[in-house]
Amino acid sequence: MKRILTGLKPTGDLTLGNYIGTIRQMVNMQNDYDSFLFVADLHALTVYQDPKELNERIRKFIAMYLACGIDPNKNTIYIQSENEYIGALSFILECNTYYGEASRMIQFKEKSKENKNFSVGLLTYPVLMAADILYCDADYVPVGIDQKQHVELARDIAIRFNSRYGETFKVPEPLITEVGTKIYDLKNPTKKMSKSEENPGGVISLFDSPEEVKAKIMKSTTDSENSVYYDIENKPGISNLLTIASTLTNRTIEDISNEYKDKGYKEFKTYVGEVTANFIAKIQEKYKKIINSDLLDKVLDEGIEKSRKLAKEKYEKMILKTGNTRKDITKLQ
Ligand code: LTN
Repeated sequence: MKRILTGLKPTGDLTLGNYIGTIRQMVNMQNDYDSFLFVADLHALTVYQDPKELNERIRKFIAMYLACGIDPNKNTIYIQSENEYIGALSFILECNTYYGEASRMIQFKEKSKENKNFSVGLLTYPVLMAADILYCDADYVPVGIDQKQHVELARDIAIRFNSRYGETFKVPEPLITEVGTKIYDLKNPTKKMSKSEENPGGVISLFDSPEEVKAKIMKSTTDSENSVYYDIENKPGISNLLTIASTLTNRTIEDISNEYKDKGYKEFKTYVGEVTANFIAKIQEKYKKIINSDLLDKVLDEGIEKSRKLAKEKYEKMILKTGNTRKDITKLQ
């Protein structure tokens, strides 16, 4: 069975965009792949996080994964920082990454511009991500388009390490979220819906109340045409709402736009608000049962055990190949 792996960084509440773009995709693939899903809590530290808030958020993320239908019997679910080998692997990979490569990453360029006092971790962020992916020989990495460059860097690092030291890593492939499953900010519908967005009006959190969800959708930015149809270029707001409604109801975009074409935006938004609020209410009901249950620790204990075992094996293989070991390496090819 091929292995897929992805992680989400706990820097804000999980959003509807995370659900539709990542979690749902993992749920759809979990029967056919050996699936790894983790919380990238070390990645969150590249910018300062309040420890208490981060701690709570990590647990909430795991509970939300399960509430959204991630099956713990079919997934290896864990918290990245509990696997100490990942950081160890990461340093060796950093030594096989050029400064030029890391500093050319678009996300690094953008984030280092935003704040002049950025941490070194912001630069090495994608190398840690490579460690996340390479330690377990993931075949595919489902990510949004903004993370594609990082997965490509992980490929380059794997290829370079393999050619310097001999076959060590599987070369992973990014699996870019299908067209139409990227969700945009409701207030600014050409920008991705992001959990770290300052203005929460455009972002639906999976923790919003049904009333908040409906209100945000009613106030979402659209256009002045008042006709409902899909056109991502000229009608990004309406197209985004169509995508949301379509994924949450399993109706086609065509079916929904035919029904609402001439009914006006108010009626259409009321419909999208209803289906979204119902969906979120259902997830929250499951979430409430999970967040304080013993299931969470059981799942995490099992997940980290499996993850650590694989990472330990990979780490030992790496230090054998690089010569950092007491074992006799003269027999290595
Ligand atoms: N950088 C990613 C989170 C992430 C990740 C990974 C995704 C960290 N490690 C490994 C896929 C594979 C993000 O911000 N979404």
